[in-house]
Amino acid sequence: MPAYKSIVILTGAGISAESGVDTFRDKDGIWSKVDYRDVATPEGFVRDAARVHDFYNQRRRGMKGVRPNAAHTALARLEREFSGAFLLVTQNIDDLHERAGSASLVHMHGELGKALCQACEQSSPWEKDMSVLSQCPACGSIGYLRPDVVWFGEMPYQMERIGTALAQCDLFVSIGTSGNVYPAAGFVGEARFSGARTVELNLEPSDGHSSFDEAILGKATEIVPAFVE
Ligand code: BJW
Repeated sequence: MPAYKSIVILTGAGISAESGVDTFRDKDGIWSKVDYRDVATPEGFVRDAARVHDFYNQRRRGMKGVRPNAAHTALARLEREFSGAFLLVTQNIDDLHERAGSASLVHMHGELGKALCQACEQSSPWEKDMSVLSQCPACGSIGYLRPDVVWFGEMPYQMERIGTALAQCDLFVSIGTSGNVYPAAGFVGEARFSGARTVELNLEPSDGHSSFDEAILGKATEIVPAFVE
């Protein structure tokens, strides 16, 4: 990518699909099986914390068997070889980007491998199952832990850092996201406003496809390595 000085990449569930991680809004996706209001809102957690813990415990256990794929690896290689400014923003709560070697990375919707304490507000690494009786490793309180993920109605992480990068980028690439969820779905507009070239890499045209300069359609493991070459 020698022509560019500053790149922002946004990824969504589609980049991890071929690693065996479920997407949300595809035909057999997560939201076809569970109601997001029950498991991905603060109100759902207040209503039935045990159910929400069960949902994320299952997904955390599922992560143990999955591996980064060629698309994750290609983005890590791009970051290593690119000499300008680079920021990878993922909506995914899996850790496949870091396991592939990405370092300049923002998990804007949080991380499945972390617990957030609602008593002391500390985030701590968390690998095992979580329950309403789990103890915070930071302050020792019992009964205040939740998965450190961003639910509907909550503020995504590091928005200021992302906004600064979008205001400076000259290439914005969106990979494997349906463009349904804000504020991520609005990043293409911010990048366009900055004068960046905007490219979508996805299995099918996303909701916001008309906002992109260019679309490359196909499987992430094929089109991402080809784009990065
Ligand atoms: C492949 C493939 C393959 C498949 N290869 N591709 C207007 C402005 C601002 C906010 C709002 C607004 N209108 C409404 C809102 C509120 C709300 C929202 O967006 N609601 C919409 C439903 C309308 N947003 C929020 O509440 C957010 N917070 C917020 O807005 O705070 C205020 C604020 C405003 C302005 C600035 C700053 C702050 C929080 C949203 C939190 C979302 N949380 C979840 C759950 C996280 C934890 C968990 O994982 O359980 O995040 S919901 C879920 O959706 C998850 C995902 O990260 C997110 C996006 O999904 P994604 O990644 O796009 O997956 P899919 O399944 O939708 O798409 C996959 C795509 O891949 C498809 O297109 C496939 O074709 C493709 N694909 N296989 C390539 N092999």
